[in-house]
Amino acid sequence: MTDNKPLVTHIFTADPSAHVFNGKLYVYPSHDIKTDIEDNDNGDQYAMTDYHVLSMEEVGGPVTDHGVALALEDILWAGKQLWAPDAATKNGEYYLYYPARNKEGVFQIGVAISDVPEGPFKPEPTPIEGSFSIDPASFVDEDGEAYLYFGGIWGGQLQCWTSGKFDKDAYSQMEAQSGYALFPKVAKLSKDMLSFDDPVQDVVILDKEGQPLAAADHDRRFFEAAWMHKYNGKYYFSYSTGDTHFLCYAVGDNPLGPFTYGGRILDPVLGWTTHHSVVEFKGKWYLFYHDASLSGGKNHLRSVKVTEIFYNREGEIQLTRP
Ligand code: FUB
Repeated sequence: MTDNKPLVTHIFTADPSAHVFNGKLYVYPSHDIKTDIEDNDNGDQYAMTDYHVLSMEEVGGPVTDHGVALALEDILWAGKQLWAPDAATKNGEYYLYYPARNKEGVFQIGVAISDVPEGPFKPEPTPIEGSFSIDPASFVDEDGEAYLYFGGIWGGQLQCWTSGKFDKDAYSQMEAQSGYALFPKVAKLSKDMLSFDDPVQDVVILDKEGQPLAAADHDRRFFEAAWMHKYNGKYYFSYSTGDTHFLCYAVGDNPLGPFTYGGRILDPVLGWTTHHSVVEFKGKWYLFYHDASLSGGKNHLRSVKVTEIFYNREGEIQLTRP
């Protein structure tokens, strides 16, 4: 069953990363909170300070909020803004990947560990070496190899890393003005899931003619909200186009890409941001997403929702209209 009601209404939740662990559906969302900070392109209004994990036995059934799974005050390196997280399991442990600004205001990605999917998670004392920007999405392939996708432009600071080092003067540029769009990033995770094994690579998204998407192509280029899922042996990389508010996907034969643009998954929702995950549960495919309807349209007070999605015979995801 799917409908357009928020999964929970006692807290605001966003950026849902859904996974099936031990036959149960777990959702790892951001926990939106009220703030007096005015909306700005920096994203200062997204001032989140902890994470809650949600779980359910059935889509459409009761949802359990497992309480605080990780709090900002317990993360030694983080200064503020616990943004979109994701979780993975391997080696009998559960790993929560999350972005935060460090004490100097630069976004990096941390990892925290638990022996149960709902947490609480114990954070590593330092961020993942070589990590930067926001919106980590983990993916453990059938062969056991694990990957972390990440990146977000504008407030997510991806545009500051084109030289491989943080360049604060590049911040106000927001993104490339001509040529190819900035690519999201991917790194292979180490066997213990706590560090990057290989150097960070670009996630290349091509158009149907085999050309990388252009910076000016705001209806299709990557902005933030990376997600990876596998369907019929193909790798589906999906993401938000940010300022044009679409959720799109691109398909490839390899988890490291390249990926060819496939189309839209979700039209714009109420609220500036759009962010999602795609998961198979009990033989059906679901899109978890958020909108700001419960708060009457406040961009930083969002709620997670779920809807069933469908593929056609060619493996194309059919567009959902919220
Ligand atoms: O929740 C804060 C930020 O808003 C996320 O990191 C982005 O993906 C957007 O949803």
